[in-house]
Amino acid sequence: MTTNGQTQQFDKTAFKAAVEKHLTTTYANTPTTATSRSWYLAMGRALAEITTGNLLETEQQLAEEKVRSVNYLSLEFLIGRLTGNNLISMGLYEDVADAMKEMGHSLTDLLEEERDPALGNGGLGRLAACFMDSLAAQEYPAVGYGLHYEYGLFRQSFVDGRQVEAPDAWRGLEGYPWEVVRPELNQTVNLYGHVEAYKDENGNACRRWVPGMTVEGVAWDLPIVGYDNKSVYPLRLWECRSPAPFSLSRFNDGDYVGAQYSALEAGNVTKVLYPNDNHDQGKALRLMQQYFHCACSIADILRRHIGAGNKIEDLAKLETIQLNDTHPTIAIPELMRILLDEYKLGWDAAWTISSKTFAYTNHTLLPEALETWSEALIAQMLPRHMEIIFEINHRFMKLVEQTWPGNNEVKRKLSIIEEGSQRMVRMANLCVVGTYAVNGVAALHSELVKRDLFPEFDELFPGRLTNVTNGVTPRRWIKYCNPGLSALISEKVGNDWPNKLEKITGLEKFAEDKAFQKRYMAVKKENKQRLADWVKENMDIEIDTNAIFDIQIKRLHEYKRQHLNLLHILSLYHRLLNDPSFDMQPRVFFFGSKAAPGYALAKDIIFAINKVAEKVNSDSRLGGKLKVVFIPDYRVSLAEILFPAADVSEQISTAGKEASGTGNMKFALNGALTIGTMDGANVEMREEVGDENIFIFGLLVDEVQKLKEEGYDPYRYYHADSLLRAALDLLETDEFTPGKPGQLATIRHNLLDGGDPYLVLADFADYVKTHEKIDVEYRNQENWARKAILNTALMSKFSSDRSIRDYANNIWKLKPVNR
Ligand code: GPW
Repeated sequence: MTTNGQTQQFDKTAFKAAVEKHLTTTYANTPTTATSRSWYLAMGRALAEITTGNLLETEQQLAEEKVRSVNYLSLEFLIGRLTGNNLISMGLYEDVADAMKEMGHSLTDLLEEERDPALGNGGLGRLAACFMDSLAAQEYPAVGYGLHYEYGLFRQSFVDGRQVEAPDAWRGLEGYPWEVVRPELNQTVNLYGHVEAYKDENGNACRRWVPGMTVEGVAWDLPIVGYDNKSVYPLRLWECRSPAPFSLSRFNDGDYVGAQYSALEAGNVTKVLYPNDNHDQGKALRLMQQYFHCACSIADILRRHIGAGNKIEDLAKLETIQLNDTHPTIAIPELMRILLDEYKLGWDAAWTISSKTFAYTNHTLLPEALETWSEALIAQMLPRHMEIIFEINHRFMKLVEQTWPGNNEVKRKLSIIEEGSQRMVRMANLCVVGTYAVNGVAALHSELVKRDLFPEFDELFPGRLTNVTNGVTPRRWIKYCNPGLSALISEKVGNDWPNKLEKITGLEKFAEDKAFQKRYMAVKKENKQRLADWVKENMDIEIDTNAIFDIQIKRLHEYKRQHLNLLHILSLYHRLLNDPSFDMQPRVFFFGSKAAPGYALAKDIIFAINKVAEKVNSDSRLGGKLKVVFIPDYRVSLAEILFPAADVSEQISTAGKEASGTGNMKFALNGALTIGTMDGANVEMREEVGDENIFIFGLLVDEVQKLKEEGYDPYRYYHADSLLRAALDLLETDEFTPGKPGQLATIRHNLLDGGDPYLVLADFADYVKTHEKIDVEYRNQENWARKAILNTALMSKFSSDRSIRDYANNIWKLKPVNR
């Protein structure tokens, strides 16, 4: 499977001995009795020995050479299974497959034993994982900082069509074979207490935090293995060990009551990943997670910086810190606190260092996802940080006053503190004020950040607001998940495309080549078969690989409009049963999606899709033309089967709502044609692949805004469009919930009487029409093959290697260091 050169010395005999040693000593097993799982674990440990060695060497070299590095701070890293991917990066896939075969095991079977480390919700966490992969592949010095959650994103199952959540103990009893604990990197984290004024030895007035309690941060490193090179960077995940709450009362000063106590009662700080995507819940324990993450990470960055013999004044020269959304914003006042209170720098000196160290990525414009924390909560948990935030704001307000004298409206709008019945801290505003660069994640999104979210900030800090379009790693999202396509690409353009994705442009000239089209479509067919086999085995549903595989996989959210997809399915159902002249290519609609446990409408949409699926899949009147498959427990390892098998990719968010999307890129690279709105990165994908090779529909951002301003009336569409009416009205009947009419009615109600906040009905007609076009185009297989090939060929811009180069060149000013 590998095509790159082996980057590690590989001694098969020694490797087999190492596996056996781990099997017997680490996992207390014998080769004759061990299960596949034990073999997988022992193999993983034997491989981790190699990467840990390289990680320590890389670390040491970078410290000695005093090179500039980036620190990527994220509450989520949705890394997916590491074993197969690391084998590819190390160039050891075939050697290890060989070694394991000699020991009686198939590598592919062993790889299936690995549980997904689900330390993220969706796109934001997966992007962080792709970025770490691209940093290592291109040897940009980097450390990823995250949290070592005991439970990752919940596991999803369906009971009578409804989502049921179960805890995800991703490490199992044995621990994860790729992780290594670093006890010497432990940190102590303070919480609560109060701030004290005192005079230093020179009589200067100073302030210091007298904490109310402490918890301990334990570092776990996962290896991020550079593709085809010798660099291994740490993904450092902090685990919180907190003493039992009752032992904390050593100060006994009344700080232990109220919210503080209840937050701790909820358990260890890093017990569980919050399952919200694009939604701010404002829970005290989440703030504690965020601070714990930042305190450990900042302390570790300073330990490395000072430990390598550098001066604190040179921090911004040698380190930059990228904030993945506002979730780690509290790192800004944390660094300020350390510079002011511990290094005793003056405000201006501290602020210069801090604001030249941090950069911030904005991933959303959705108001409900823009984080705010109540002043009262921060003041209680982090009293010194609240003082510092006030001081930052005070100084910033002076600047605003200078720029717009007497303009209270603009002050109110830009202030880090939102006034109201309870004062709130706006984390995004703090980020814009406290960083040297702010970027959106796709060209359109970054324009909207400037135009709609932060126009005054753009005026105040010209050039600070910029764009870096997202990307995905071609290693995991082509080479590893689509070996058939990878072989085909290598044959035509050479085998160095996985880290030089520009090379796949060379496929363009084969788009018309009939023989190549056949082989390309044969690969697609194999991938569809692999998915069909999975569905048969795990869900006992038969699907025909001649059908169009139409896939929507992403978190469940109204703005992503899975219910628009559902309405289209209902319209097809209606037409197949009621319109004798209607014909269509057989289609299978796949969904994969988790809903936040507290998001009732999202869960209702899952239920509705499942109920429609039940009926449709067993309705012989449909002649097998329509199937609906909702894959349970969608996760990275299933995404690896789904993306390569898609003919059609659903990217149908309301224009202006999806900041970028990254699944859209994975689909197109793997040769699916997109049906999508002019939203997020779809816009740039269209520019790259050409309007003929993508199916764009729906209202544009400005049309959405205009329609809302004019007063949007969903009933207008309902009354005017009989097909839409038929689809919506089916939700009121008991067609899909026999004997229980109305079980699916909440969706219809939300769209009609609830005002249809995401304009599903306004886009329905164009969506249906565009799907009809797809139906026609698919019938001409040569035509379809050409378009699919062109999608693969013309998508090279969307490698995360390019995104990381953009960050490195335009924001971080970072250079690769080759080992
Ligand atoms: F709200 N994204 C996400 F901006 O997956 F923080 N979770 C989140 O909580 C947020 C954003 C946040 C996604 C965006 O929705 C998606 O459009 C984008 O491609 C992805 O982040 C990576 O930039």
